[in-house]
Amino acid sequence: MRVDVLTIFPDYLAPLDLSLIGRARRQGLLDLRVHDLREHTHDRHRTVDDTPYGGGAGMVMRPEPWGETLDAVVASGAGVPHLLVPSPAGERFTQAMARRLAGEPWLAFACGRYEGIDERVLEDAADRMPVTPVSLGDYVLNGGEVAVLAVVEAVARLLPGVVGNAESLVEESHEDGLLEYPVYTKPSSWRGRDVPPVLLSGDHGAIARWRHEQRLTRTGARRPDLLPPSAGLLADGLDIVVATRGDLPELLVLQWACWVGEGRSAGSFDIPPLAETLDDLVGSLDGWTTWVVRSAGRLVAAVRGRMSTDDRRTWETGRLMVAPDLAGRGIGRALLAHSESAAPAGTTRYWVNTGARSERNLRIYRKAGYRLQAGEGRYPGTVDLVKRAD
Ligand code: JEK
Repeated sequence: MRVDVLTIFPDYLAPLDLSLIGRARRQGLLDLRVHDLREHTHDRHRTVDDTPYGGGAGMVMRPEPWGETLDAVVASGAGVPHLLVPSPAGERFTQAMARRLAGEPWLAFACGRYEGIDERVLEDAADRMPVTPVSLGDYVLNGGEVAVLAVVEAVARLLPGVVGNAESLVEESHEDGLLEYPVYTKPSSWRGRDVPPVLLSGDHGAIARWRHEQRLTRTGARRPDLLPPSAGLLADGLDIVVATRGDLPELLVLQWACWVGEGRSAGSFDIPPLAETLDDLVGSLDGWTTWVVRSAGRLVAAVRGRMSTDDRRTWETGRLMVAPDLAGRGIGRALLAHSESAAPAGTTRYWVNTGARSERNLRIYRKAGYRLQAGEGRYPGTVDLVKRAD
């Protein structure tokens, strides 16, 4: 890959002679050329900046040295480079962009200083070559050079042969959007701090679980933006509210999603929660009280309850559902308890119904104190469970 850097501070790029990137250059994997913009000035003071038209603080880089330097760079090779322009107003530089850039044959970087480069330089370049303003992040640097060090390092290490250990790169491609786990080496005890014992246990399953847990807790603490918005939802302190008409379209979709698994384990998709329409749900608002839980605006769980129509002492709970990514957090149990707590005085029995082969649901109901009723449940392929209300 060829890389040209245009700057008034060529010495800023000296670190690119070092370490893996330096070796890649010596091996010819990376042809990096740094150009001093002042070599293309024609006045005694080698002027590159001037005051901004329209007023305002600071100075702006004049276009002429840029035009001449870019012309010389373009003339020195075949085709045109992709011009990257570091700028606080650029597109955010990411690993995905690094991967795209690593596939290109020729990159050039225009390092501005002061308040930036006269905009016509970018327009003039864009008539001849692709131009992309890039930003390292939301903080202010004094110029583009530090951004170029970061971008060139991130791109060059993806070039074949630059990073020796192919495995290091393979592991990185398993990007799952979580931060890395913490790493340790010898000695096992240092300044009174021991390496987490699980890492010395030789139990590879336990190590993998511990590392995954570390990644989740770190990501939640340091980069919650990387987790889905509902990731932090816990069963205690759930905001359980009575459903209204406006909740029903989402509720119907969640219900369909949740009962597909039920249909699969029952061996039939001919089951009421999957056959139901929006109108059916609207109808169910009389007779049943439905409760929903939202997290970050998303409807993630629901349940409904009513007094049995043929036995005025039995409280029925149904349509208990939790979005699949939030299963296993006790949200279903909390909703079941919420429905029970809404039963009026005089209730002697709580009743639920589930697929005869829905092991997970059966376990949850049993754990909540429900006992299986003999024989088939209210619907084909289901069982009823009851619990005494005291
Ligand atoms: C290139 C000059 C310095 C400093 C004006 C900007 C809002 C107005 C230019 N992630 C990154 N941060 N900064 C840069 C970067 C900075 C540069 C240049 C890149 C050329 N400067 C400078 C201030 C301003 N303010 C913030 C208020 C403009 C960068 C990258 N990549």
